[in-house]
Amino acid sequence: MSDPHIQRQLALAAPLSESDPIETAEWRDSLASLLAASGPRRVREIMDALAAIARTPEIGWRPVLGTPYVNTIAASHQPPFPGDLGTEERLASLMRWNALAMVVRANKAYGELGGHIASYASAADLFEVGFNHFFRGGDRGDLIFYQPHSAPGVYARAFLEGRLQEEDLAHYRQEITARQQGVKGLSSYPHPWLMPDFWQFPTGSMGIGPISSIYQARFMRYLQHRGLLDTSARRVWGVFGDGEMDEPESMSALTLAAREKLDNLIWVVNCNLQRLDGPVRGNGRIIDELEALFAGAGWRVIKLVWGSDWDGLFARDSEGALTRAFAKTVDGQFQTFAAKDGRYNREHFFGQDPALAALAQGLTDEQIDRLKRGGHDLVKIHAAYHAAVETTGQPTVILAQTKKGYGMGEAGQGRMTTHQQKKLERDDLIAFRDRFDLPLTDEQAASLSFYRPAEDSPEMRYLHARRASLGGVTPTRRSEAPPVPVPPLARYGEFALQADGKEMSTTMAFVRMLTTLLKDQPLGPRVVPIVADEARTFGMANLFKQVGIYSFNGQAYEPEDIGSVLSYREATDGQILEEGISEAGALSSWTSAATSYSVHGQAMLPFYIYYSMFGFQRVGDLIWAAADQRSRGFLLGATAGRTTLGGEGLQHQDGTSLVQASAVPNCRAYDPCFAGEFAVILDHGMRQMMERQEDVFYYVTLMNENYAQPSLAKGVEGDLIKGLYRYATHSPEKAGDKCKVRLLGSGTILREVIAAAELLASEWGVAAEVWSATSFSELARDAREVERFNRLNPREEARASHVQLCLHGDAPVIAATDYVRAWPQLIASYVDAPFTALGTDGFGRSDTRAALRSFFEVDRHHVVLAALTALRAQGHFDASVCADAIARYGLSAQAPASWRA
Ligand SMILES: Cc1ncc(C[n+]2csc(CCOP(=O)(O)OP(=O)(O)O)c2C)c(N)n1
Repeated sequence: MSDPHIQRQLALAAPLSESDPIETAEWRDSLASLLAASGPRRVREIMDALAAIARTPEIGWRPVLGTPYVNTIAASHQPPFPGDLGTEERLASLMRWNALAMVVRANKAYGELGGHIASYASAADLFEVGFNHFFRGGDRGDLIFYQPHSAPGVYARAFLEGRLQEEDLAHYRQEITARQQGVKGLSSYPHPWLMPDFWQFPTGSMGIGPISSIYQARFMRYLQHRGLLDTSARRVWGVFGDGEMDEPESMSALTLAAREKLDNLIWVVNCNLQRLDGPVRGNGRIIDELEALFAGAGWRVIKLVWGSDWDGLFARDSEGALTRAFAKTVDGQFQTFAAKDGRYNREHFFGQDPALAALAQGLTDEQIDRLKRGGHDLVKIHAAYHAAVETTGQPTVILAQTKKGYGMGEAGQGRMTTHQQKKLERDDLIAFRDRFDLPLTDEQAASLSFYRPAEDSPEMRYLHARRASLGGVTPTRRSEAPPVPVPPLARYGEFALQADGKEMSTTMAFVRMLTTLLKDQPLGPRVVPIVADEARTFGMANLFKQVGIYSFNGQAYEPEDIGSVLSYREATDGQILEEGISEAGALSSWTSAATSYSVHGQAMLPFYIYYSMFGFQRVGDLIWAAADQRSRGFLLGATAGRTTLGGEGLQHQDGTSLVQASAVPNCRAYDPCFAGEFAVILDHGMRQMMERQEDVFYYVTLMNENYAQPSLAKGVEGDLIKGLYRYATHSPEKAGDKCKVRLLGSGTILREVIAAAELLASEWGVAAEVWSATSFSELARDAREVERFNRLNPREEARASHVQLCLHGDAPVIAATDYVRAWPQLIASYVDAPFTALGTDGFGRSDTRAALRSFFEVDRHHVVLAALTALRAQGHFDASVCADAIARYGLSAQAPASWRA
């Protein structure tokens, strides 16, 4: 007969309230006997066999995804704790103290700095077990995503490790002042941009960390399967908040992680049951909800709900009173229990029923108060992490129940307002000192002294030894990788430079260049083409066969088009990342490849091509995070502009990406009209990122409109990269150029501008220079810097910006683009001459390109009218000339402005 303990557990798991309790008991007993005789593996086999029958349509059984509100790993299955518990607890207490002192000090000095105590208070033990036993450091170490509001805890650890000094901690959230004083400023959240040798991954915006961690884990498999790098020893860990799980990005790639069997990925969800305003699921249980969700998505779920001191209570609970009580308790109530003392918990939790009260009888109020939740128990946490790293074939999530503001006592633990708590009074600080038994005098506690034990103390020796055994400290970030040589432009771009009037779209030109680059050695293998189900749209189907689509398990089917040269080929070593309809996923993949130089010491060159409207507008925050982590690569906004995608209408036509791109400091944004211009930008960008290793990335627009591509004039490359070069000058047959305009155009609208210049010369006797404005944002960046230099260096010789050098004089400037006017207006204040911007402000709509350009008033005729109007203001013409132009071109003053209906 089986062990009575197991018998009882099974009895509790399956209460006998059904129609035939005796029969149920017989089945249950047989299972218990099987368990005793043959062990759990055999029980699982039998259950699988029975489940297969039970799931047939006749029976229609569906397993319940949830399990009782108890730990997944039974106490009897815990591995022995391999560390020195006492030392680790003391270390954890020191981390808590220094983190708290850092935040409270900063806010005492400057109330405006902000900061958080309660999140790390809840996560400290989850972090510490990772640091002492699991998180591998060094160049080939683990990739760790830290819950952002717990950053002070990570700084506190780096302080004990000797990587940060007191002065650094004293400059938490004061990066500017710190630098002026020659110390490190500690950024509010993990920011590689601000702390480039420390943080690897920015997590401050909720949801970005979770999705990024999945795609980083997936990208490691990609590198492995393509034979580029052995990543098999590295894991990705992510510690996230339970509130954060509500973000769509957090959830959107769960099935991908399971489908691709990412057992190199472990998430720890810090379920302190609270978010900023209040409980995450006041009227439910977030752990149960997440359990069902993750299990349904195919993850291994490990619930880490209760600490070791509950083990004895469970063992004595012969009636299952605890499990029953938990099943009735919602998170809002658990939060109240966390906020209240032992006496309250005795009365209101254990007092609910006589069996529970009996369990609590041997406990003092103090002991009840100290009953730990699973996420605060180093031994239980270790058991959960241990099980996670042993898991094969699927990712693991650990749902760790904690208390928000753990240990902050009256001042914060479980309080509704605890998230933003950043000030503690003298008594609270002394109580905290007592609670965690910190070696501080009253005065040291009250004055928020940082505490680092002596280097030869057992704690410090232990801390260093643990990190040494795990490969070194973490987090650390490296900035460089061996450069990758870029082939000469002529080798892949000659056809575009010398296009000689051939018709093609810039998208076609890009695909042709990419196809050649993929064959280059050594650059080709580093290229990562990424699409979100639009490869055919952009004419990239040829690449399916040429380089294959990455698939972790190859191709298990015969593709319908197997005989075709464009056959849909999936392969384990496939090079294209085909992300399906997930721009967030594709962008996360792009970021993984774009940060590979830093994360893996192996530079990769990603090209993510997408409908431009679904880029900055759709996943702008992911792009911002990519910028923060110093990504290097190309984003290609295809079918760009409000009018090039004629028929698609309002939701597809992009008139704003370039403006958004211009606000990202390390993004180089270009809107080339011609294939040759694109080729020069590509060459420049690749050299800057792959050879010179500068932390910039490129956003370049591509168009699907076929037109005659001119050869690129010699010598314009430098100006083209600066954002403006003179393309042509059209002079009237007779008369001098007293009446002159400068026309600037970018993207497809440059062609309208060229046509307008011809009209101005031939029909209105106006000389017109045509300038190709490849990048208004680059021009503005340069002009801003020059303006600032001149302002701050009054005794130096004044400098001139590229805009000023190109556009000096007072001939009017007309700038027309396929984007909102704000894009060309970026340079307006740096131009001395009258400046008119034409653009596509308003909602897009469907029609032919010509109709749209007329509607938005960016076509050649409107450019001519704008030029004549500017000249009229200078006294070159009178009103009748403008009226003539309006009549000649059939322009309507009555047409509704495009931003109205
Ligand atoms: C995208 C985004 N939205 C909102 C915030 C503001 N915010 C910061 S923390 C937080 C609550 C976090 O709750 P949870 O994830 O449960 O973590 P906890 O701090 O409770 O451990 C909110 C709303 C943010 N940082 N990012």
